Amino acid sequence: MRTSIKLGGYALGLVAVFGAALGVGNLVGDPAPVAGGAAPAHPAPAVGVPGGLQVSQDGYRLVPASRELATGAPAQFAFRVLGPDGQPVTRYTATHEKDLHLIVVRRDLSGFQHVHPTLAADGTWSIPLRAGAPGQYRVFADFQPAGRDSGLTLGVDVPAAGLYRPVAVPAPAPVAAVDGYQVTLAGALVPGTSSKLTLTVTRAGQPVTDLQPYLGAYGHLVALRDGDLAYLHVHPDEASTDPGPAITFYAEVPSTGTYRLYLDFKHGDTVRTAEFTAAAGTGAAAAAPAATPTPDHGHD
Ligand SMILES: [Cu+2]
Repeated sequence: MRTSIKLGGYALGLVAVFGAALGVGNLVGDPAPVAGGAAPAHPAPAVGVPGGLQVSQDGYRLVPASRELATGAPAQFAFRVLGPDGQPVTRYTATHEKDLHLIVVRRDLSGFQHVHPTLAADGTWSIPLRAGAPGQYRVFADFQPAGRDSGLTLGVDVPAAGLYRPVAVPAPAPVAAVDGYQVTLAGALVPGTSSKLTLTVTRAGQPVTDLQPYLGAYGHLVALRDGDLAYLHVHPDEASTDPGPAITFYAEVPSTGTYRLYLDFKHGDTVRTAEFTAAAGTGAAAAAPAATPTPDHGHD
């Protein structure tokens, strides 16, 4: 008897707190959590909603003119960005030396491409593109319209016709090989913080110390979340000016989970991409390899 009375009182208390929170929220017209001792009804995310998950945001819309990607010879891929007035955006503020960065990746995180299309006077962007294999692709446009003080990343699904054979995301590993180069990833992705990542480039066991500038830095890093391809903000460390072997970035991951990192770096006049899988978690859990499945969770 005593227990049920206690429970009843507790439930009433909860209703009162929740009601108060709703009341304040309605008054100020703001869904932000209510300050105070009580647990907020809607905790704010530590980081804002990631980019790339929407085809339209803040009135801007990504509109492909091409219905699919070619898998044979490269074919022109064209699109426009429509502004809040419904008209194609024709003026941009360059970020990382370009008015627009186009990222193309298959939904299984394979087949990554980072290219820079050409803008026509009517606001149509185009570039010859070829998908490496059939499947559903995500196309991201990363840009900043002129007169807007922040960038946007819009994403749209575009298919490449044919038999789709998905590949598994590789297991987390700190070393990636590309074209005779080895790139080592150091640093842990910690959700809700700006995580420092250092990528070190070597070739034949020797540190590469003459990296060439690419997009205003000695490397360009894109990170995508496994599961929904959320596109993350990654900033090069402005203070690190050495042309290798280490390149430093700050990545903001919005959640625990698995991420695929794509580092573009330029050496010998060629841009190459080193790819990593990294797990974001807390402390040692992030660095540890994937846990062996527990054989038995019990049937009790
Ligand atoms: Cu770019």
